[in-house]
Amino acid sequence: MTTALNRRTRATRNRTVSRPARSERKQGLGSSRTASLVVVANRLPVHRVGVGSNAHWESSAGGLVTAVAPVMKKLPGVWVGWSGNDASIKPFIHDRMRIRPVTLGREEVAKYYDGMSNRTFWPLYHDAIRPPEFQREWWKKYVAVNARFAQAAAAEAARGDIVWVHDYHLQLVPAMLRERRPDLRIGFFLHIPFPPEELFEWLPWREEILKGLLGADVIGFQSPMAAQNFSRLCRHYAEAEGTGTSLRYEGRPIVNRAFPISIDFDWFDIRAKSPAAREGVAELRSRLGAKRKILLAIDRLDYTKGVVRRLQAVEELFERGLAKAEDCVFVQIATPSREAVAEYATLRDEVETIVGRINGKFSQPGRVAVHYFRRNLTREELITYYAAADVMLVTPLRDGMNLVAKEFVACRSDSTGVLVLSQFAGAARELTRALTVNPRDQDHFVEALRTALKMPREEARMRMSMLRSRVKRDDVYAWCDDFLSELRGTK
Ligand code: GDG
Repeated sequence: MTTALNRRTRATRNRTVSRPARSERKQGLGSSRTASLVVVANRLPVHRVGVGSNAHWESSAGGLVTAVAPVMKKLPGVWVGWSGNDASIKPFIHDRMRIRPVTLGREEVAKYYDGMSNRTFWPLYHDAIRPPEFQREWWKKYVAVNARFAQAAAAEAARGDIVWVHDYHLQLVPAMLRERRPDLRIGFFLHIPFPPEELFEWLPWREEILKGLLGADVIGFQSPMAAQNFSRLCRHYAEAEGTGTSLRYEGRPIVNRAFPISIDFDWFDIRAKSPAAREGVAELRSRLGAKRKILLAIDRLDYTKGVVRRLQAVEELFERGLAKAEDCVFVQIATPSREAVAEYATLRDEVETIVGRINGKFSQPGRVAVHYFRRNLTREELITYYAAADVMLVTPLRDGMNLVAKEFVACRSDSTGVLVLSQFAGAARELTRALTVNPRDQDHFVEALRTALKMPREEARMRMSMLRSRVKRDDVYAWCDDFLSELRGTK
């Protein structure tokens, strides 16, 4: 086992090595024998844009893709996933990655994806913030689609390869794959929280899910609490034995522990420091009002992200005169998400009503109190916002990790800016120098915003430089090294 100290020493020793180069070495690129990596995830890391002769594949946004795609580009490997529509597409190469599309029909998308994944598992695993629904028809399609992914992964993997299955859409794949291909090393990583017993027990198919996951050799979670929840449930419902971090099931050892995901720190850092980004920041600041403080939030428009509570806190900030539109602006970037699910349409209406209400009360000519963008931005535009903001609000009601918080930190090379972070984001375990809030406690929330706006420059600098060291050290390459060396058994 590599100790935390060893990991730190290694990170320090390699500081002069650019992250991709270090990762390439560690993954064995360039050596005579490199086992391929087969990534299996609901979505491909690409999507189709344009029509006719202009049609082409572009890299997609989103937590999983952002985290895994940079590593995949350095390894020989395959990404198995759904292309996002019902067209049958042959495997192809994109940006040095082999892409193996899985085709889903309309009914499968409605039941496996919109239903079982997004209306059962997503809310159940996020503290049941919305009531999860349990429908047998959805479950049947979930089983069938998981079997299709397992079959595609089995067809792509050569003997001795390693397969890394991702997320709540594919929890049955590890056991289905093991049944077909016992020669493979199988890893599973859950990007979202894993709930405590009293919630997980609601699931009519709880044993099937636990046994599906137990097909893996390594099961990764975002937090130790999630790993412990899983372990307890496996002892109770699947006759597994063991502790919070290692189990025995059907005679096999299984590692189940926390691997907190991260970002490509250097990628953000370099771009945020570039002359183009600096120019973009100056222009944005002058358009928003050069002397105004900028409060910023960036989320997928999802009820777990706490957008409504956050707007209510901002509204109170203006209401109580703690901020005025002439010297303060709140920018909410909300990326459209899962619009086929009714709860998301309702959320959008609610958010737009509150934004309208705040602007109606507090905006002044030429000084809008809340700028709300419900659209996808380019990563360059995101970096401009991260680098321009004075205060970043990352205040989900529950979140596996939250990469936005880490991206903000990586974009602050001059160590300015204050991060206000929910205690219910996985990131709060690492980013302890942020201002932590309970987003349901409005008094506390408003107070934290006030503190953030008034924080002395020196204190902000000290906090931000500590946050930056942490994210720089524990970046996405360290995450990947950690998971893959555990999976290869080389730890
Ligand atoms: C899940 C878990 C976990 C956002 N808007 C745009 C855009 N983004 C990018 C951000 C960031 C990613 O999407 C969002 O990542 P999060 O971590 O915040 O959230 P989820 O999508 O819910 O991801 C989460 C994550 O998986 C990884 O394990 O952290 O807890 O829920 O990278 O920058 N990117 C672009 N345009 C946008 O408008 N290009």
